[in-house]
Amino acid sequence: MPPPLQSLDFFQDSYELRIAQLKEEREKGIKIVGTFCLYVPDEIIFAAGADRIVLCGGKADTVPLAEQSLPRNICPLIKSSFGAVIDACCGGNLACPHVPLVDVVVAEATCDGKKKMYEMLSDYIPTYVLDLPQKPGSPEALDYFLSELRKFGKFMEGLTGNVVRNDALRREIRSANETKRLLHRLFELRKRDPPPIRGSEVLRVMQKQFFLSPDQFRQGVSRLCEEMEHATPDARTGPRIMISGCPMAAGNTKVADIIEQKGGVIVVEESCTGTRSFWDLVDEERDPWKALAERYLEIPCACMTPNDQRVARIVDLAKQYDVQGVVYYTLQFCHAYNIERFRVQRTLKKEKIPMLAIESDYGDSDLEQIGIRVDAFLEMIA
Ligand code: BJ8
Repeated sequence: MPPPLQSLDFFQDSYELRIAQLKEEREKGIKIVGTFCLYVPDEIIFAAGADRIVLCGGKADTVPLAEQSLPRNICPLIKSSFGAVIDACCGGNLACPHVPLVDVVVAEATCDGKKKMYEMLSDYIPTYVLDLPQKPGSPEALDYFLSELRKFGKFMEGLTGNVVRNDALRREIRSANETKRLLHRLFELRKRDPPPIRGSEVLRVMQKQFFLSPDQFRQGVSRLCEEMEHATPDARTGPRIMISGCPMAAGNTKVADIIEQKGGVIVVEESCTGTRSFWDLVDEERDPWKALAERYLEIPCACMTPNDQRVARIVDLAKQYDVQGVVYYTLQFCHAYNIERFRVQRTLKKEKIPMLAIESDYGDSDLEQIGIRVDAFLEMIA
């Protein structure tokens, strides 16, 4: 077993630093925006002089609280996130110390569960909803989204008192692209056989992307890449696995951990805590608003229709990363990813790439059952 990568400690240690930074910013009057989705462009938030943290919940402990007002049969990410807000706003001390740091939530119109949850969220915390065209490929989609982004820019100006200038927006686009390029470098290294880092470690790093400041995150990823370039590879030689599907928000590493415990080698994740967050860059040469609108509409999220680009991306990644099997991960009651599974499965079958579908929540009751299924899958593809 090679020694653990030292630079991973940076991400652990930076937590307290980031909390202190956010508190300090609040004292100076800098606004902190909480978000729940990749579709909300950080670039606009930062260009307005605000800061942001992503509030998606990945832990089970706030779910029962949410279930007092939300139906039980909705996705655990929605319940965990909502429960954390109620808990924080009602003086509780459960999972999320970040909520009290937030001035406003900028939500987005994606899945039905989230949209309806956001309506309730606004009873606890000021909430702005960014609308999204549901058919991003339609001719009207770009203009509509562009007008939504400009409206959002105006909202941010009202919140912060700062004008969102084009040069500030360009600067933030360059900064976000730099992060994306670094993540490409990190993921490129995972193409090695065996890869120099475990998938569960990458997942924990990717989860930090949504909490740390861009500078902190880049510093950490840059150190990690340097270390990985010279690291002794993990000697394990299990089947190379791609995880594809719902995001795994901070606190949720359940399925990745099981795959690795059973001997699978996770080499890439097609998810919002994986490639979806960084794969496509924003064009730095174009009008910044238009470039942002174009890039954000390209996010291959299952909430959109018909989302052909996601299916194509999965096949492309499977080939690039020499994947031997795909674990298709859905959060319980996430209809969008659950239904899209059939198209993905059909396409992967044509490509002769085996797939295992796992639907799960944030609890422990299915650990054993998932373990048995993963075991059998790995044995089949080995
Ligand atoms: S861009 S995946 S972060 S919407 S898992 S809450 S879809 S029921 S999180 Fe998502 Fe943005 Fe899309 Fe990414 Fe609903 Fe499904 Fe739950 Fe989900």
